Amino acid sequence: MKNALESAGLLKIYEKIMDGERLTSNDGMTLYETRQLPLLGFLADIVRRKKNGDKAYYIYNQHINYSNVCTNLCKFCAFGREKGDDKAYEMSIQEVVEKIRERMDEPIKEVHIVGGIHPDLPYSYYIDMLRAIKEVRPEIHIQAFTCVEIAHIAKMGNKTIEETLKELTEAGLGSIPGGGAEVFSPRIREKLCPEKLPGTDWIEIAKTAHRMGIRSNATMLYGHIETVEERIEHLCALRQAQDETNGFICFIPLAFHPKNTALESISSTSGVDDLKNIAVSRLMLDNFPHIKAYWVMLGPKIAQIALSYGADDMDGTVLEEKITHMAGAETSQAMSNREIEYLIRQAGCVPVERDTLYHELNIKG
Ligand code: V47
Repeated sequence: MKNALESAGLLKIYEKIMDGERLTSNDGMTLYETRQLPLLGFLADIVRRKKNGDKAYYIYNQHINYSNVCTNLCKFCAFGREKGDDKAYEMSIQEVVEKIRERMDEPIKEVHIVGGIHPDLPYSYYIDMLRAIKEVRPEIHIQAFTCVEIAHIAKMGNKTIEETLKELTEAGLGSIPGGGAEVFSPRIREKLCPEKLPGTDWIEIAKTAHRMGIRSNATMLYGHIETVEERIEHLCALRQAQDETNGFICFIPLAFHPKNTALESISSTSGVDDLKNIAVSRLMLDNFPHIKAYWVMLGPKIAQIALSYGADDMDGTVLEEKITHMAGAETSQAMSNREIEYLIRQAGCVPVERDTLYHELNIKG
């Protein structure tokens, strides 16, 4: 194996990994540039096993996208609509609650809620939504509102980020999902999402939440016009923030789906690039406990293989996802626990049902 690593120019990185030494941006570039995909998987699997053994996690969860009305209209997004568009929608609090009620007989552990940047839903809408969900299903963990939405909700309420997070938490917010990070590079944001919260602000909001004891996830949207350098910068910025607060739970590389977006001429991501992003993030984000292979975007087969390339989590049942499906995802709308467990077992891992904060609920050894 050492010979193979040596001839691929990966031996020094292997030695660093074995010594627990942090990888540099240059190492990250070398990893992205290698053509030896299996060796990259071998390296990422060492770290994955050190952190999570042979466990692979999943959660029984439900997604609710409360509105697609959005003032940002990012070029990579097929979900957002201008107010007044005939495909625009917004759910009333009663409709959100109805979505929860519809699945009261299922052992759902988490509801994942995100929506567009709506120009006029009031501050109280977000607070009331959380309260209403908790009233009908108090035991459920609500993972809601990306850092981009938190900034917007605060603005609508004329409040600071701290006040907003405090009031959202009192109303039932459990943790913050990782969306809206995209690629932090100002060049990318200027070109693809000039209206969106800058990357530096996204990180500040995540860190503020962490300091208040609220955990969050992080993502990176790859496979559009970003360079490999910009991916590495994004990962290093997250690693730096995690050194400061240790509040991130999980990192999710998101594979760009071009259909129905302004970037439709760009090809979909390749299997090789999908696995590289999983592996490089596992290796660069040495302080993140978990790397998620989001099957909705990767497809179940690549997500399963990703479990040998550094990922230790497959997300979950993901009932009723809209953002990727509007952009042409051909995956189904949900997977059962049994299907997920089958994929995990076939990958040689032990399926572990978890809650949002990775407490182990059921080890299916
Ligand atoms: O912020 C938008 C991305 C994100 C497209 O925290 C697209 O556990 C691909 O963040 N192709 C929302 N991606 C989804 C998200 C997420 C998903 C699953 C789990 C978690 C978590 C977070 O989806 C957006 C944006 O980055 N996105 N359009 C597209 N066409």
